[in-house]
Order: sequence, then C-alpha cells, then structure tokens
Amino acid sequence: MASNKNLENYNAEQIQVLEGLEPVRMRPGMYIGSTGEKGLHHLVYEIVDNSVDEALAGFCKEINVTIESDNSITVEDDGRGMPVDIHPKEGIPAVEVIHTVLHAGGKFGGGGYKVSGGLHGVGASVVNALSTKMCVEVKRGGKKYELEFSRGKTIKKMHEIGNARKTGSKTRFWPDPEIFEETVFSFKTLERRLREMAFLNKGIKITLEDRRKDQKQKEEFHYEGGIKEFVAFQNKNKEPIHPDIIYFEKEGRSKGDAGDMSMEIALQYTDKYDDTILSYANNINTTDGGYHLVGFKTALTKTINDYARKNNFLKENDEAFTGEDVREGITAIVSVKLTNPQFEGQTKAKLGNSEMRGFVESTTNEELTAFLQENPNQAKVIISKIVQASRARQAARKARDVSRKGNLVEGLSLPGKLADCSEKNPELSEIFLVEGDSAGGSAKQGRDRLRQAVLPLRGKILNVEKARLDRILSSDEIKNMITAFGCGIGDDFNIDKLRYHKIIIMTDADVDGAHIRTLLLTFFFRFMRPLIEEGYVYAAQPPLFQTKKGKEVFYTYSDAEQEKLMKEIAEKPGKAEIQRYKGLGEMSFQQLWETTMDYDNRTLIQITLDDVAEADEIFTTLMGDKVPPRKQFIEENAKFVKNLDI
Ligand code: 0RA
Repeated sequence: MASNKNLENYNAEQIQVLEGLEPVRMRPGMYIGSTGEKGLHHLVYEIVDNSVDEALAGFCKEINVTIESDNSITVEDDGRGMPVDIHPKEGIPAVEVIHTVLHAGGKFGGGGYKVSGGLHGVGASVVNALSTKMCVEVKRGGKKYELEFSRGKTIKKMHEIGNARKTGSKTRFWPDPEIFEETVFSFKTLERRLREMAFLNKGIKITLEDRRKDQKQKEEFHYEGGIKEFVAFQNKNKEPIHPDIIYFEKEGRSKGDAGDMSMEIALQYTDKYDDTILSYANNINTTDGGYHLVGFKTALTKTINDYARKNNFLKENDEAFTGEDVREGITAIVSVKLTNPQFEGQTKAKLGNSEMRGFVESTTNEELTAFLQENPNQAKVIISKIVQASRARQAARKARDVSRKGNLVEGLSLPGKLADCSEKNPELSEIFLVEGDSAGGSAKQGRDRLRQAVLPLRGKILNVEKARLDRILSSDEIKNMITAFGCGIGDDFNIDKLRYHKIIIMTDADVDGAHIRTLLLTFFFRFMRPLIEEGYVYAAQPPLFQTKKGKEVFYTYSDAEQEKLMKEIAEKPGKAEIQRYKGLGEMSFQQLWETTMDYDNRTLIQITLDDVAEADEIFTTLMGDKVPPRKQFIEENAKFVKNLDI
C-alpha cells in the first residue's frame, strides 16, 4: 500500500474498547475457529499477523518465530514497538489494553492500519485469553518494557527493565491445555503458513526456529520476488511450458470512502491438465473465491480469446475458448489487499467486495495483453496448449453425448460388477471400492446386503493426472464408478444424485494398496471434488495381524498395536499364533466383515481436504511426470492417507 500518512500519529486514543475477555474462554471456537490443531496454530498466526501489519505499514523488516523447548511460542519483530502511552479511557498503557480488551487495536477503529490480516482478526487479546502465560516485551523510545499476563489477566503491570537502542516487540505465550485438545505445535504447519505469508508480502523476512529436543531446525522465508516466487514454488515439480512467470501489480482507490486497494497477480502455464489458482485477500486464502477471482478469470478468458482471434490462432468459424480451456495447466496467484474486506459465505472464505471485480479485470486485461504482444514466442506456446485443450474438450463432449444417449437406451443400467445394496436412501447407504476380484468376492459375501454395496476394482485404475477427460471416460473402472455413484463428473457433477454417502476405499495395507488409494483420491479430487469436500470419502482400515491364543482371536492394525497386544496377552495360557495379512484376499469373508466392514468394530479414516495447495502439491508429486520426487514421496509416505490427512 502506498501512503501511510496517519500512521505516524497513531496513538492510544484510536484504540476502540469493546469488551472483556471472559467470552473468549467461554466459547473459544467463536474466536479461533476450533480448539483442535487448527485453532492452536491460529494463535501463532494472530500474533504474527500483527507483526506483518507493522511490516506492511513500512516499519518492520524481520519477524522471528520460535517454537521454544517447552512448546511455547515466541514472536519477535523489529517494528516500532507496541505503543506504551496511557490509554485515556482505560488509564493503563496501550500495550496492556491491546492484550486485555477484546477487539482492541487499530484494525477495528479505522484510520489506523490499512490492511488487516488474520481470518478472525481478533488479535493478541484472544491469544492472551487462551494462554496460561503470556510475556510481552517492548523496545521503544530508548527504553525496554515488560509485562506479563495469565489467562487474559494482567499479572505484572508494565514496567521498565532497562534501556534499548533499537525498537521492536516480543511476545511469548504458552497455550492453555484446559482449552486446547493438543498443545504441541507442528513445525510443518507453521512453516507452510509462514512461507505463504512471506510469499504474499515480498521483502519481509520471516524465520522459524524449532528449539525442541531432537527437533532442532531453522528455516528462513524471504522472497524479494513475492508471489512470482510463489508460482515458481508451486511449479517446482511441474514442467512450465514457457520461461517467464507473468507478473503485474497495481494500486487503486475504490469509490467513496471505501479506502485503498491493491492487487498483484503472477501466473505461468505448465504441461499439466488441471489448474492451480490460489486467491488471497489481505493474506487470507479465499478458498471460495469471490470478486477478485471472478475479475481475473473473466479477463483471462477475454484476453486470450481476443489475442488468438487477432493473431489467427482461432479462425473465423472456430469456437471460442472456454474458461476451462484457458485455465488448463495454469498456476496463478491472485492476491489483493483492501481496507474493508468483506468475507462472505459459511467459511468466510469468499471475498464479497464487488469493486474488486472491475479493478482486477481491467488491470489483467491491460497487463496480460501487453505481455502477449511483447512476448510473441511465449504467447504462441501458451495459445497452442489452449488450442489442444479446446479440441480435447470438444471431443470429450461428443463422447459424453454418445454415452448419455447410451444411458437413456439402457435406462442407466448399473455396472455388472456392482453388488448393490437394497437400501435406497443415500444417507444410509455405503459403497466399498475393493482392490481385486478375490477380495471383492469376500466383501460381497461378508457385507450387510441391506446397506452395503461392493464394487471390485481390477488392478490400477487409470492415472488421471496424465490423461484428459476423453481418455479417462473410456476407462471401464472409471465408468463403473461413475454409474455406480450416479452423480456424474466434472461440470455435470451433481452431488444430490449421489447414491451413497459413504464411499469407502478398501485396499491392501501395502505400498500397492496405498498407490491405488492415491489414484482413486486423485480421480475424486480432480473430477468429483465435492465428494471429498463433503466428507463422503473414507479409507477402510483392514487389520495387519491376526493373533490366536487359546480360544481367543485378536486383530491389530499396526506394528505398535501388535506389540502392545503381545505384552497384554503374555500371561494368558497357550502359545500365540500370529498371522500377518499380506492382503485382503487372505481373509475369509467372515473375517473381512468382522474386522473391516462391521459398523461396530471397524475404523474408517475420513478423507479431508484441508489445504488445496498442499493437496495439489502432493498429488502432483505423486502423479506427475517427474519420477524421482514421486518415488521418494511414496517411499516416505507409504501410509500417506493416514499420516497426511488428505
Ligand atoms: C505503533 C502504533 C500501533 C501499533 C504499533 C506501533 C505496533 C503494533 C505491533 C504488534 C506487533 N508488533 C507491533 N509493532 C508495532 C497502532 C496501534 C494498534 O494498531 O494496535
């Protein structure tokens, strides 16, 4: 953002005071989303966001985040230092107000920071309320001050502890185990978000250090190229088809007193068939899009069509490129910043400021047209790719029309290999996708015919990452799944028609099984994404061992569990007979029912899609053309569904 005129004389009077902190401890979920792992890490982001705001205001260069050896977090910045003057209404130092009064801070008063970050934007007071202890240190005006809190209450009033040459703020907090289900921080989770923050705010240096025993490590995130480097990072396991990452930025003012706005876009085409477009508003990932994304997509389609017509890539009678055509293989980051962001929708992940649409659209039109004109060679490569995409789409449409007609004649007949359940209510029905015909046979025999359907899948289904829709639709395994589910595919996908609300992938507990499961998930991710988003997809967990001792039979699902069992039954009479299952096929139908399908005994792992960017990276690593990263990844994550929670 450009000018920061009123920041210098920002003082304690501008801090609006709303309410005390009891409500935060009463209903933490309202303020930080959840009290699980996500909410826990959110605490760190809230504190870091304040330092990032200071950096965006132009006063801070470096932010250091440390996971201390006792699992507390320290965030230190080299900004101006939080204000220490006495707040006129509260009669206490502003820094204390910031930490003890809900919604205190310039963000809510207006006239202070222009860009506020943080999904919830609740700030330091909420983190304080949810911490057993919080220590704050401020260096400002040649002095160093300190204050301390516990569960939102001031324990040690602000006092001087010495002189300071520089300025800055340092916050250390200990999350409250009475509030959080888990208080152990994940380096990986913090790393991912801090790296993203550094990409989105070029020039800021963010470091992350882990000081815990046996986990000592340190990373630094500092990108002068900002989102341009973000695109390069997203494409690190893909093949870009042209050398330059296209980049442009613009600042503007919205009508009336709605404030300033700015936008930044970076993009590059790869040889892939899917697209990765990440959009952000004030550093928040708008996973449900919004007006900034609409503006970008509209301009992309228009600009490319205009250029292709004008330069004869599209002849007079050729059909125009669709939005999908022009997005095939693209990696793009759309990042906007604005004074009064409106986040809409259930998850508050959709930008509702309509003024962003025109701003992003006209800027993209101008800048992208200029790039294509100035770089005819790269333009040619990009347009050729889009021409192919358009042809493939037209071919696929023909194929689909044919298959739809076929369906009408046959009356939507279900695949022969499907053993359907008799229940017709999807909410009560489930379908098992079973690896191999022999395990499929056992599952058909062992199942609850009323509510459980079984569809055996032979061998490895088509690797969808590498194939276009027309080829994918010709695979029998895929066709069987599509007809069994009943909900269509791609643009025709309609979740209301889904015939089962549990889709359970049942594969062997080995690397091949993990691979098949990944292929299925890739297919769902690309063409039936709502299945994953709605939480309808599960992985069954078949046992690894059967142990017989005396008359008793035990099943265990991991090496650790087996070890524990052996200790527990050591005293029992008889000799333990252990069988390690190599595959589902080794189990009788009764055993398969008891251990893996029976509603009362089984463990299902729900497949979730927490982070589209991460999932995309994993899928690309696993499925893409570059073999070494894939091989390494599979070796490291043979049981990745369980570990990575995709
Ligand atoms: C001066 C004025 C204001 C904020 C800061 C300095 C400041 C706040 C933070 C938080 C973390 N690091 C910081 N460095 C500087 C405005 C008052 C407000 O918005 O709370």
